[in-house]
Amino acid sequence: MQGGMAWVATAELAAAVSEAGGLGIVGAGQAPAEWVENEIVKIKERTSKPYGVNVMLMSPHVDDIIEVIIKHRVPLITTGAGNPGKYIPRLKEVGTKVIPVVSSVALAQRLEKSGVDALIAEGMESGGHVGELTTMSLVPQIVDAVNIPVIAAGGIADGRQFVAALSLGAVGVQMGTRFMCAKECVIHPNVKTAVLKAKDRDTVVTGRPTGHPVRCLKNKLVRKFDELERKAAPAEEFEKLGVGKLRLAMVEGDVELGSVMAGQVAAMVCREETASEIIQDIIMQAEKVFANMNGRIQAGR
Ligand code: FMN
Repeated sequence: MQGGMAWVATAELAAAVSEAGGLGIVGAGQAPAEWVENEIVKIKERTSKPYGVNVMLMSPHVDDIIEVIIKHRVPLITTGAGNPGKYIPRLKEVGTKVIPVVSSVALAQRLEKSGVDALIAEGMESGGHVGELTTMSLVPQIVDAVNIPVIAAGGIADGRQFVAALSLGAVGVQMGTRFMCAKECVIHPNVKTAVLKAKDRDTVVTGRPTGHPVRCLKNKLVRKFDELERKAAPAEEFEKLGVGKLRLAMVEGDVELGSVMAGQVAAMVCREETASEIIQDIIMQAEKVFANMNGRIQAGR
């Protein structure tokens, strides 16, 4: 799965991923329902394969977005920032699957009870909003705690990590950062260059005092957040500083004052490729890794 990323995952990227055999997801973020509908129409023109929409439940437009999703019978939605429970009965009526993103066992169990179809367990290595646990720790704990399929996210960019996620009990993976540098991804070239140049320790988590920490690449904006943290500034000051900053980076290309959300695997993204090349590369590497592991296990008998 390609993660639904606000300002990043448009119809162009999502349709290319779905066409290539993955599952493309449009990131609705805080966008109005008309924008989301337009993207859905564009995807349907470009692919007949399944696709999804990521719905941020804290968006002021969430009710209207859900109506658009029902109208177009979108095959699946992923959700963040809340409990989609109240929308589930109507979504089920039109066959839309609901897959929330979770970062704790308690939330995973609560959402399973509310009738969701699967879960995305996202570790703190990921780009964007993060929880506390790593993918390695979180995924098996959620797999053990629920009886619905679990998809792993956070820190997955190649075939080795894909196989690792499957071995933790996940049925599949969701990737965000690696798809940022897909040729079909329409973000500003400055952001792609920043991700391509990133090294292992170039991402940090900011905004912990707001209760909504975010992982992004280090830049001037991050230093401003650090200053606020040192001053123990109130949460409102963090929120004020963050307003519009994701768009500033992704659309305007300001990689110093904008929020360049990206995961720890940014350092592993080394070239711009098509979505199809990315998926093929991962599958081919995973097959080799798997065969090699099998050999090693047999040799140890
Ligand atoms: N997840 C969401 O649920 N909603 C979002 O709007 C969202 N925006 C993101 C924006 C960016 C630039 C990035 C890098 C991630 C975002 N994510 C969002 C998380 C991704 O969907 C995905 O779960 C995550 O990137 C996986 O970890 P990885 O970055 O290590 O691949």
